[in-house]
This record gives sequence, structure tokens and C-alpha cells, in this order.
Amino acid sequence: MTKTDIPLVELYHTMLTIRRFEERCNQLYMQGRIPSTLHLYIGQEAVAAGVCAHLQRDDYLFSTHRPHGHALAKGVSPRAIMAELFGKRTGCCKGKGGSMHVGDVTVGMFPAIAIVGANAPLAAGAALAARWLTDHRVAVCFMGDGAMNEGAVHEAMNMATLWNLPLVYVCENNLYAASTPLDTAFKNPDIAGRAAIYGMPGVVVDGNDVEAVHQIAGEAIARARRREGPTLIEAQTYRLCGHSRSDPRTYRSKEEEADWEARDPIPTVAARMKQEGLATDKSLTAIEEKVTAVIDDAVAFAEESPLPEPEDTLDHVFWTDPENPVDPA
Ligand SMILES: Cc1ncc(C[n+]2csc(CCOP(=O)(O)OP(=O)(O)O)c2C)c(N)n1
Ligand SMILES: [Mg+2]
Repeated sequence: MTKTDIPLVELYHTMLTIRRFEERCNQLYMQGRIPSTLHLYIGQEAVAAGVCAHLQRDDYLFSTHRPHGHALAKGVSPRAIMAELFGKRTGCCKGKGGSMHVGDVTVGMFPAIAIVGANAPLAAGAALAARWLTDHRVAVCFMGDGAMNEGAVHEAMNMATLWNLPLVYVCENNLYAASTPLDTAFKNPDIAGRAAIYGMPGVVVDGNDVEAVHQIAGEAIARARRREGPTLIEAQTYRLCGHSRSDPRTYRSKEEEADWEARDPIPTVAARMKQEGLATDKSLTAIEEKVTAVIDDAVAFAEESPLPEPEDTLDHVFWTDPENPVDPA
């Protein structure tokens, strides 16, 4: 794919939607209108946008404790995500999952999994089903750098290559696992290089450059669709926010943050679009207004929606009645 084939305006729209959605979530959280906790994706939007632009509705997506951006990019409705964050009955998990479990299987996104690395074997299972049942469907699994040292990820990547699964692992290397810097957790920080030991391609990409992510992800996803096997992408990026709420960020320097602020993927791509004649101040304002309207609507929907009732507790969850256990036979 050449540079001009890349739908830059659409990618920008997706990135801006994620950014503004999360800025609003943060405000609502600070006002006490959203319960629980939030892990924001601010700064990493180019990864979700660039990867998910290649996915069809029926492709499978697996996410992490930081899932809002992945969900929006995969097509989960902003209303359903916002209502979930408010704990409302109309949320994508009926208000029972909250921020760390957003997802909607009807658009191919499994509810996000907050156990670091635990999504990797599940994604391999889904990719195996995709290979058995279809000739086109693929699975994508997002994970952080912290997940790369989990045993489950190692086992899953080995099985993925052994079974030639139509799967793309996207490691968003944002240099920290919560407050743990990469260089204190890895003797060898070459994450993409690990792919070779499993027998799959490993590629590094600038995760703040949406065009580069789009290009690399396009090749990996096309390879998976051709049933040629999995790929590991290491997208190097940075979160321009705390790990979760109440993070004073004392584990990283102001200079480092400033360097990455200067590489914020959203203004960078806006400037590139203007330079290449793909956007003007007027067209960028129009996108901003469209995005704001979608988010206003999502918040109004979430606020007006009812809370779950106590009698909803056992709906849509798996449980076994101890008085009447399921016979495994
Ligand atoms: C197995 C497991 N261990 C610890 C945690 C607590 N925890 C939540 S997020 C996180 C950091 C994960 O870092 P990384 O995978 O790099 O993702 P990032 O937060 O940078 O997006 C940790 C340790 C967890 N959820 N699961
Ligand atoms: Mg990380």
C-alpha cells in the first residue's frame, strides 16, 4: 500500500474520538460521576486506530485493562461504552463490567481482560476457531510491555506459531508497566526480537505514527488472512497520562514527558494532513464538532439510562446453583 492509499482523515477521526472520549471520561471521573477506576489510553491512539482500520466487524479483538481506545476503534458504540463506565444497565456489559471489561461480541470485541497477559491464550483459541470455521477471519490481541514477561504469553505465542494461527499480537510498548520502567524488567529490551524464538515475524513500529502503524498492521493482518501465520508487532509509544487514577508519575521525569508530548500523535498527524492538503483549519474544526456531538450524546445516554436492578444480578453471568450443581457428564 502506498502512502496516498492510507485513509489519513479517517484515522485522524478515530484517534480524535478516542482522545476526546477519554478526556471527557477523566472529567466525569474527577466529578465523581463515574465510579471505580480508569486506565486512560491518552497518547497511544495511533496504535488502536492504525491496527483496527484493517479489521472487519467479524474479526476478533482482545484487549487489556486499558481498553477504551481499542473498543472505539473496533466499532463498539460510544453510548454503550459510556453507559458501562457509569455502571448502567444499557452498558456494553449491562453495567456489570466497568471500564476494564468493555467489549461487544456483536462487533467482534471480546470483553476486555484485565489480568495482564491472560488475553494471549484466549486470542489464540479464537484464532484457532477462526482458522477452523472460516477462510478469512483473523484475531488481534493487544497487550502491554508488562505482559511480555507473563508465562501465558510465552505459551500462547508458541502455540500460535505451531498451529499457524491467523493472529496478530500487538505489544504496545509504552516503556512502563504501571510504575515499573522497561529497563528494570527486561535484560534484553528487544520485544519484537522475541518473535524469532517462536518462529514468527517480529516487527517494530513507531506507535505514535499512525501511517506507519497502519502500514505494518496491514501487512501482518493480510498475512494472517492469507493463512500464513501470526506476527508480533511491537508498537513503541508512550502514555501521556498516569497509569490509572491517583498516579503522581514520580517514576518518570518531566523532561521525558515533555519529549513525548512533543510527539503527541494527534497534533502531529493534523499538521501532516494540512501540509499534504488533506485538511484545512475548517475541516479539522468540522471533525472536532462531529466528535464532540457523539460524545455529548454518549454522556446524555449514559446519564439517562437506568441502573441495574438487584434482580438483574444473576442474568448474563455464569453461575452454578450449589443446591443443584451442573453434572459435568
Ligand atoms: C497478572 C497480573 N499482574 C498484575 C496486575 C496488576 N496490573 C494491572 S495493569 C499493570 C501494568 C501492566 O503494564 P503493561 O502490560 O505494560 O500495560 P500498560 O499499563 O502499560 O498499558 C499491572 C501490573 C494484573 N492486572 N494482572
Ligand atoms: Mg506498558
